Amino acid sequence: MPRLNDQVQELLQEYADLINITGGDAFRARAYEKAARAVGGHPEDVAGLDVKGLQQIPGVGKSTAEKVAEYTATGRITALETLRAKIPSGVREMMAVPSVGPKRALALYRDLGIASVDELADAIRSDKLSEVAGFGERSGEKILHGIELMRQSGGRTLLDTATELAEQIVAALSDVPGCTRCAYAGSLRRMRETVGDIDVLATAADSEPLMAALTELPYVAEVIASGPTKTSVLTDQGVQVDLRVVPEEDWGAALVYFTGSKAHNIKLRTMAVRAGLKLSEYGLFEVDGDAKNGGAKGGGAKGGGAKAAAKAAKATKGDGTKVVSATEEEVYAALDLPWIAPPLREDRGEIEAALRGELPDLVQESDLRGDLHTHTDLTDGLASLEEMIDTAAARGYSYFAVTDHAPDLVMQRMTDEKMLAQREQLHRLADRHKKLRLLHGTELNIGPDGGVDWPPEFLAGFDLCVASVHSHFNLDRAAQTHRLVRACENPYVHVIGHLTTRRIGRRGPIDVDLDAVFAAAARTGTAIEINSSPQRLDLRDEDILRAKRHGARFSIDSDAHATPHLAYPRFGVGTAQRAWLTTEDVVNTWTWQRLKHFLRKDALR
Ligand code: DGT
Ligand code: CA
Ligand code: CA
Ligand code: ZN
Repeated sequence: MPRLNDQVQELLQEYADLINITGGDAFRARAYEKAARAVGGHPEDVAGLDVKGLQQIPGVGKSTAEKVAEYTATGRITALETLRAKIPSGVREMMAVPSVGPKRALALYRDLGIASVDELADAIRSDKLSEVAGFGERSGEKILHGIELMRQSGGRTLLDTATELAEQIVAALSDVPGCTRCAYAGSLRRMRETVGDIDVLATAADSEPLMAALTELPYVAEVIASGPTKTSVLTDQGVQVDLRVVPEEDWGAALVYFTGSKAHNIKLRTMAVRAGLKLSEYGLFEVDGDAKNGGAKGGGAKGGGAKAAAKAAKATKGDGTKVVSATEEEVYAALDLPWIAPPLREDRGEIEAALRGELPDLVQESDLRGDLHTHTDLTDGLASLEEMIDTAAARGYSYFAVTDHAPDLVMQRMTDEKMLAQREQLHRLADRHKKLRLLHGTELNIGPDGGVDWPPEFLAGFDLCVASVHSHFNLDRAAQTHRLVRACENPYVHVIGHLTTRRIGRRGPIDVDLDAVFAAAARTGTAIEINSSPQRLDLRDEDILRAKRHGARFSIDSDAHATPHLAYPRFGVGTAQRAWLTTEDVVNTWTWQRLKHFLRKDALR
């Protein structure tokens, strides 16, 4: 059940949309929109506020306050229902499509009776749109593209943008006098592929300076709501940031709560109840009326382990009081659980595994010994071979593959001669970094029938071949599956690059029988790439889990086209962690000796 504030936010936003779509006053609509965000971000529950109290929320005027009060009292807003009756909800959704907007949405509805996003897409495909003035053929295509984008991204922020922003904010807030702890939580800490908003948590005796510091950051464009426990802002990139400040003794419980996921939290809370505890955003509490007083004294029993400390703290406090939970470890220990890594916290069996003592020993970024998919300025990269190699060496890798595009990707103008010249150049650079073994590779193009760019004799000259789909995205499922299975069966193909070809928020995955491809990869000893580019993150976590069940192995690569991209594997590792992968699953954590053996695919030759 969402918080009442969130429900009210949605209703007010809907009201604002309906004002727009029915041709009402745009200023009024904007005022309701602003009020919607203000209520959603208000730290205090609006349920307890009367009209006067509601008007104290910045951005909430008298008429909004009355509507909110009406909602809390009766469960409905009359003015909203009146507007709703005029317009189907699908028309409201059409407004959100890029290049449609309220005016056009209304025109489409009035003139053509189009009442949903699906109907709009159908109308464009059957050329009905041109009947309406102002909709040319090009605008139809644009709208279709907009619909696709909207469906895929849902307004979420990519992992690199969110990480960069969150790190900046945490650094800035950590410098504020009085701040004792600060970190980001939420879906970003769990390394989801995109984030809805950034949740930052801090501890301080006085929250005021931290809240002020957040709202005063130069890249904060708008303060949605600010109060003593929670402040929400929008950055100039349109990313929402929620800051919560809690007392230091609640850090552990608050960090668990705001890291989520919601499903993980719900499971934890059930376990807490069974243990006579209550876990919430406000901390960990003793609720058992029979709680024994006395016993071990001193919540700060440092030597006795987190569990002992938590128990001791619990025992010395009375009924209904807070259990000291200064760390996440203490919270989990109080529930008889080991600490669970955030990327696992999705209620995908992690709590059950923890209870059995079978949590996976997750792969870490520091486990990576090399990168098997990178580009230079010989094709579409920005940096020279030397620059890429120097950056790879600085990352402490022990091997590094350069895999520029093969000739079938025509715009890259690759030739045999250029490829061989690069190989010589690479060999001349072999001693440039003593500890870094250089591998000469290529990124092959998997043709529509599963063939690749070069004949076996030429392929045999490479240390490593990645093979990827770069064309024919619309083949049917059987054909896509066939081409990818054939690529796995190619004895010179070691890694299948960005298997589904999706681009987050821009292009969907190809239609392919993933299980058949995973089985072929496992059978042939072909690694499946976890492409770490934040625009791709391909495979995605759930598909990696599936591939692992087939026994497939993975390569976490940057697909770098510039030196800073060589840092992308942190996102690929996060994705791999969400899929429970260990170093055993990831070939580029292996020593060169072991990887070399894997790359042979001898049985197939
Ligand atoms: P996002 O922002 O959509 O990518 O996903 P999250 O997971 O960051 O979700 P968000 O920002 O709404 O809330 C942050 C965390 O706070 C969430 O992971 C768990 C916790 N949380 C928020 N609302 C609820 C709730 O209603 N119940 C529970 N149990 N936890 C909640
Ligand atoms: Ca969030
Ligand atoms: Ca949030
Ligand atoms: Zn590539």
